[in-house]
Amino acid sequence: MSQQPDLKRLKPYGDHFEDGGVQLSFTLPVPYSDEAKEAARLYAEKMGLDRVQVSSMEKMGEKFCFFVVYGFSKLTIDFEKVVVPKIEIPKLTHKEIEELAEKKLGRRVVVIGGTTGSDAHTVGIDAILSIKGLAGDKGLESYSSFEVHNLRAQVDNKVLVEKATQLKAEAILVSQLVTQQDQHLTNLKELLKLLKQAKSDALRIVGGPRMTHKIAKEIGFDAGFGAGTRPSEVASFIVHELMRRKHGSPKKGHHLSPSGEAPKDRLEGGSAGASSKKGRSLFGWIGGGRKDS
Ligand code: B12
Repeated sequence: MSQQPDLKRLKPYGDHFEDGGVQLSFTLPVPYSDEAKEAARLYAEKMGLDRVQVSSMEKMGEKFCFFVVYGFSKLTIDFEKVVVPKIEIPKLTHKEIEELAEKKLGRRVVVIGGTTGSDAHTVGIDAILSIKGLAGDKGLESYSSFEVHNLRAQVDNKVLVEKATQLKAEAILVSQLVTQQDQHLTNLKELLKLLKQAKSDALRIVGGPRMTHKIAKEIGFDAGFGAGTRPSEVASFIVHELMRRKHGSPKKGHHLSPSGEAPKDRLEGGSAGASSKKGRSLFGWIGGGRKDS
């Protein structure tokens, strides 16, 4: 019979079920030597690991050493108490988004985006905005419901806010890939400050491989999208959020619970899940379930 994990006291699976076995890697700024290896082992022990083995030590230039260590942790986590904020809206098809935007918003939505601060990584924001999109999921430029302005790389926050104000943008999309020393957080907070000064009520959306919806909400953004985000997920979010602002939330019961396991037909902060007809028809805004106010 297969073993069942104790979800109240969840532990990693290393060599055996619930033995707490973990592997981690790190670099020490000392030359390759026996002392460096022992220092790595002791350091992992200090982190609380038992029976530590240094399974790999590699020279990184003359002054650094890279380690992979293996050990066993006594720590447990209560899996039932783990809560991850998710974007709770149905994933719609290209056609459905267009239909919804036309019927319920009745206007083209001006969207502006780019990578800001010193960040020069444009592939991610281009995948979301440009017509080519990602993996067959076309970008926002392919929708007649959106007027897209892609400012591309290293956009100054001030310029972004000025342009957004001038164009009356309803959604601002920022990409951040460089997260070293939390420079993305500093940059994003500065952007929010400028948007507040400009009294902008545009949707604030941020994305990048190390971004989550939780982090984005904590900083003050409306949504955060991570690795593997599809443009249609972002388009769905923009249209739904603007509709929510215009018409209020959908009827009670049309949203599933925000806590607990996310249904597969909902967006999960940028990670892809399957769309289902059942989930979509449950939603008040589709199929005439909600009347315009
Ligand atoms: C290509 C690349 C570059 C190219 C960029 C070319 C270009 N025009 O974009 C070049 C060579 C220029 C480059 C330079 C640098 N890079 Co670089 N680069 C990468 C690399 C290999 C791939 C990034 C990429 O294109 N991914 C593909 C796209 C499709 O995926 P994505 O960006 O994650 O986007 C998806 C989602 O995240 C999301 N998304 C992203 N943005 C947004 C925005 C919104 C609004 C939404 C809704 C969603 C969304 O949707 C996208 C589609 O699914 C990454 C490593 C990696 N695997 O991520 C390093 C990486 C990002 N680079 C890194 C670094 C350090 C640098 C340099 C500082 C290196 C140096 N010392 O010079 C410079 C920085 C230059 C600068 N000023 O920014 C580090 C960043 C580390 C960190 N966490 O801070 C990484 C992680 C590499 C590493 N492991 O060290 N880089």
